[in-house]
Amino acid sequence: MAIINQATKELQVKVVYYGPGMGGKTTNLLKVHENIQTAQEKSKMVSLATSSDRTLFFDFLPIEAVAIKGFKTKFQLYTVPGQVIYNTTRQLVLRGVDGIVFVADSQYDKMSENVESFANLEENLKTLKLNLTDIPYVVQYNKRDLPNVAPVEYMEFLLNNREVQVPSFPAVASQCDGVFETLNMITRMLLHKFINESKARSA
Ligand SMILES: Nc1nc2c(ncn2[C@@H]2O[C@H](COP(=O)(O)OP(=O)(O)OP(=O)(O)O)[C@@H](O)[C@H]2O)c(=O)[nH]1
Ligand SMILES: [Mg+2]
Repeated sequence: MAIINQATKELQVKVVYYGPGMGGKTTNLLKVHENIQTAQEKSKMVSLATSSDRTLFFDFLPIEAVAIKGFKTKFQLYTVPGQVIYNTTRQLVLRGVDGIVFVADSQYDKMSENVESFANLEENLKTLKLNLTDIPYVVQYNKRDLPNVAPVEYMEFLLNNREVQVPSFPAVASQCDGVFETLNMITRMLLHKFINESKARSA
């Protein structure tokens, strides 16, 4: 759950970018980092990658949002390593998660990897005694620029066919298309949740 510091009036929220290997999670964070406008000094992005640029542990990018209800909101963006073998690391990165961006790879031949990664997300949340239905999340259909992509409707059927559909966005993360639409939605959902919970507490 989000960390609320009443003394410093700060709200700290953790967002994890999850999805199959090479889907574009790190690219999302890089584009956010490149394009973010902040009054204060630009915060550093921490990237722990192999020499071939595959995420080894995680990427980390802290960003600050506007103050709401007198609270300064800090979003901490993380990515997990998508490669199947790094599951223990994914479980560690998921600890304390508030919101999730599932980055799917739109190429037809990646559909089984997408579905497998989504199932892996649910399993890993279970080990943390969390349930996806309780966590705000959005889905991003990335790499729409490639020729061999599956229709969005088909991907919705595979990855977003629960009782309540979540917001989803087509994207070309490498060109920054859809990156901020995705981020804005998950941050908005998390702020709403925070406001509703604080209302419930004070009622
Ligand atoms: N054509 C195209 N390539 C993209 C897009 N987004 C990312 N890529 C490329 O896909 C490759 C993998 O992207 P990453 O962001 O490293 O993928 P990742 O999900 O972090 O991968 P792991 O760290 O292994 O889990 C890189 O070469 C990116 O430049 C896109 O929208 N279109
Ligand atoms: Mg990565």
